[in-house]
Amino acid sequence: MNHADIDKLVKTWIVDAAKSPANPRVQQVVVRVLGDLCKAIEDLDVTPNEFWSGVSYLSAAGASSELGLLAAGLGLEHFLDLRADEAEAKAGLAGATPRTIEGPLYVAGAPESVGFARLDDGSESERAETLLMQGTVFDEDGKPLAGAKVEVWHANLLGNYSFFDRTQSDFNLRRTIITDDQGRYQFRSIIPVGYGCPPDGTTQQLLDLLGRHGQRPAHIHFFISADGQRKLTTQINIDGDKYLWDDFAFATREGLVPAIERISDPQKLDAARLQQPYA
Ligand code: MBD
Ligand code: FE
Repeated sequence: MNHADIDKLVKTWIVDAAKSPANPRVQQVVVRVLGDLCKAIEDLDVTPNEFWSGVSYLSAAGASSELGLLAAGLGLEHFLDLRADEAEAKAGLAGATPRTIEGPLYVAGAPESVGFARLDDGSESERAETLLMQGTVFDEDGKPLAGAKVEVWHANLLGNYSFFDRTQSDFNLRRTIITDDQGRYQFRSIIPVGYGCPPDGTTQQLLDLLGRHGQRPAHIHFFISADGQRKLTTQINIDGDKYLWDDFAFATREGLVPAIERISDPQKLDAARLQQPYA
């Protein structure tokens, strides 16, 4: 069937069959996606077996709550970022810390504190490197923003996230820090290890068929929000990670790989710790 006939046919199923759509936007998107799918089936001569394997695959991915992970691994979530960048550039709003994907592992409601938080529960202290990070939230005029909300979350030494990993304590490696009167936040945690897709999961199953790995470099997630401001969703990556520029979710970006200062000299460590409130 040619593409024009497919478009006509899809219109009879979705548009002509409807009295008046409760949601015209949903109708518009469904008509387009369904038409594109039918054209792909036609052009690629997709067999019924192949079609129903696809349906089974998506059912299994949904049943195991991996559709968000799949969207990351297929690059779709990163594509949304590229579009948001374009919209921002058009509006003359470029120049801030770059955005990058949220991923599927955020949990709302992490414990909140002002200025400083320790993220880790101490259970991995013996094997982990201690991480100290500080920053300032600025508004678009470059003025420090007091009272901004900085939500931080990251994986543990096994690349696992609390809540999804039931062996971790509640909200381990997840905190909300409110910036101080000078717009600053500081936290102490552990340097995380990169995430890998569940090896027996549906996302990795497809990645295997595509000849791709399912690894992310070590990273830390942020939401930055404040009244009257646009919200920033971003991450930083840990420099030196093998997967730094080979992220299965395509989230590493220029400007999101901060220099890490490794402190082993005990005197310098004391000096770093003496900065309030690390002391
Ligand atoms: C992650 O930790 C993550 O950040 C993304 C984007 C996908 C899977 C796991
Ligand atoms: Fe992550």
